[in-house]
Amino acid sequence: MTTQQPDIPGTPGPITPDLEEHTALTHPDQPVAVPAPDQRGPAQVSPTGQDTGADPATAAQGCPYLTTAHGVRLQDSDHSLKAGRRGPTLLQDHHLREKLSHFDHERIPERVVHARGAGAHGVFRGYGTAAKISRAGLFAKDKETEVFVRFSTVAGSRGSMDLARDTRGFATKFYTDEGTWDLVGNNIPVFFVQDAIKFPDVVHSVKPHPDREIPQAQSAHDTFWDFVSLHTEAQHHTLWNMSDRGIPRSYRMMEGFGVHTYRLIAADGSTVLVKFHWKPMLGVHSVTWEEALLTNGIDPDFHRRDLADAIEAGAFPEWELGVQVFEDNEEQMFEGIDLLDPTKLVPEELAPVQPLGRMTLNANPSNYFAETEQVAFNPANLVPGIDVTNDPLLQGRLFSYLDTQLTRLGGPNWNQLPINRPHAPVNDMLRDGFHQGAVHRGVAPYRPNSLDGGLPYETPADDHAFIEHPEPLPASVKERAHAASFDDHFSQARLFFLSLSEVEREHVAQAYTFELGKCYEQTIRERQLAHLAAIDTRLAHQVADGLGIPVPAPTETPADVQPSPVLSQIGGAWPLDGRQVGVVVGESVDEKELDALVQGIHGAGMVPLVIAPKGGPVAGEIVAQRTYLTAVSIELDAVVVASPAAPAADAAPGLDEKAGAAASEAVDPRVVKVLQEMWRHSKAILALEPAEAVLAAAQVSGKGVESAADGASAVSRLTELLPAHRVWGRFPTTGRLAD
Ligand code: HDD
Repeated sequence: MTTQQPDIPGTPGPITPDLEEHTALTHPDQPVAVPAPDQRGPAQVSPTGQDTGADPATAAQGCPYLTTAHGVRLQDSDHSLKAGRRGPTLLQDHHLREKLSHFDHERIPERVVHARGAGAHGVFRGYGTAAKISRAGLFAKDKETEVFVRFSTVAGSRGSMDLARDTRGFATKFYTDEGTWDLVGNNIPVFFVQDAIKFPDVVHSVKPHPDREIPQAQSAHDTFWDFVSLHTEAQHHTLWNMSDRGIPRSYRMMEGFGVHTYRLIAADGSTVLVKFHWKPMLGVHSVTWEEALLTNGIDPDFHRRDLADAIEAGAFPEWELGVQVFEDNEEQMFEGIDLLDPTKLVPEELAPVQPLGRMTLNANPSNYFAETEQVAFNPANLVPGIDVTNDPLLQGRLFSYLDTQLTRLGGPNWNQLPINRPHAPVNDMLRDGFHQGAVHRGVAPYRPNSLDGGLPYETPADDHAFIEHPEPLPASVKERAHAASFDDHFSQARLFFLSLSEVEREHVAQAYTFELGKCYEQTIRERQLAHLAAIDTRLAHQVADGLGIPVPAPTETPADVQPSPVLSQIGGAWPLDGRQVGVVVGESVDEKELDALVQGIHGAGMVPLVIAPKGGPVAGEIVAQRTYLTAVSIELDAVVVASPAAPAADAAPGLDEKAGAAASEAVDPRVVKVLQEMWRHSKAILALEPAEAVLAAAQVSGKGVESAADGASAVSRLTELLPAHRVWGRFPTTGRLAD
């Protein structure tokens, strides 16, 4: 059999007379499916000098033939060149050497922190509300700016699991008309340390122990708690990690924070100080610790999958970007809070978040390596109208990100990688270096010059030039020290703890008990307990009880602080969009009722997942999306047990009850497991009345475990229960952490 060669316009056709014959030998049974050139965009395919196009995708895959890296068409890529069929391989086989050598270098160093991540493309649309405080063009009303976002964990390596207890990175690249702005934030509004010089220390402590390289992606070990207990400034951030914020339900349900105070500059040169906030439209939501543990085993890619699936399904995640605004005065304090101290937040009750625009993530990356891995953020990427402050943590970051990319991305030209390329025109005087992709013209890459006509020009101040704010600096001396206001390390940790609901506080206590319980060194536990006693005496006692050691004297007396209720995740009502509802069916099913139930869940904006004993059709057009074997509780926000088929009309009286009793004895243990896990995780569990015996058989009862007369009333109950995310009242509490 021979293979049809595509007729490529502008090319000479098959290069050697033997091509067809040899291709046929490699694929004896079927013709090779070669995409027609007209399906691959403009023909950049000629080996005889045609331009292959500037588009990076066509530059890499611009013709239907397999070629070497330098564009020579290959006839055989499956056999190395040998001296005879049974002889040794020849060194002269360039294709073999190129293929193996390139493969040998496919990996690049992973990020030293935030190595594991997931990215998405999207768009930011300004509301026009920032006009008075910033001249940045991206905030203009209805102005659309393309963005790329990368979410990440911090501590684990690239292959680690998504649901580690950890801070999450939330880095956004805005490709604005005025240059690229990177807002490189986290899902926690404060940071571990106050000065960038401490960053390598905190990272070394949370990374695996240098001797055995364990544990991976975990903070529950001695070096981390050694560091934290020796750095009282780390207490606030660590408390956030120990709260439910350390184990988010989804990247789509996380807040993001710029953390530092930034400076915005208006067209008239006036300035304000701001803190950036991303507010997810789906609300802030976390998993329970048991769910995190299950997820890390069952689906370590849970967050990545969730983000990609949602975008693919058209359920585009959205956030509102907002700012808390402060006067830019000499003190740079607000209500006694030092705005330059990155371990402090400003309660929203004191300074509300004012929305500036909305971001929608609407496209998944096409290639993980090219986009999510090679994207390089840098807090120093600023645009006119957005400037930095003297926060000593931020100041160090302005150096560190540029520096790290040199090693990670192999030289100084990483800004030319497609994902990092500005969408604004570039004319810099940076030249040469590894992987130079540009062909610079002219002879005078210096300025001023007369040889290249004086190009490129400096920009007049009023024409989108970036101009640092001429901030007056107080008279001072050069020293290694910090301001006295940086010495308060406990009051805001206490503020956060007191702002949580009782259930959330219980989770915090459990997390500390677990993490410190994994430490070997008693001194570390005791030192940390003394700090907990300075945050909240009850918390310290509960953790100490779990560890079986007495509570030491507090590091300092707990401060008198006002809670900030907005910091609690409980109490809000969130949209139902995209919440997943398991629909369990048995061997027999009431088809009409099932259809009504599935349609009703869809109609309310949620996603029904039908769970059946085995794969294949269930009823009408409804097919099983999960089987008893593949169903897992962690992906479900609620579950409904559907009705079995109604008994035949001529059935003997009393059969219903017998069927119910039989059902309760025969419930599949895998269904029982799902129901019991969902019960422990305080999720809504409903059963249509004919199937309510299943609930008893699974031994689940109490708040949020209900039977419903029919599909419509089940959906109606779901719409009442799910806006709160969970049935919070079902979590057991000790009563010791209540107000
Ligand atoms: Fe950082 C990566 C966020 C402090 C040094 N950082 C990195 C990423 C995020 C943050 C989201 C991943 C970006 C991506 O997805 O590629 N980092 C923060 C926040 C901080 C912070 C919110 C404090 C408020 N970071 C911080 C300090 C330093 C660094 C103080 C060093 C002085 N961060 C880095 C880094 C990384 C990084 C080592 C690793 C990979 C990279 O930069 O590109 O340079």
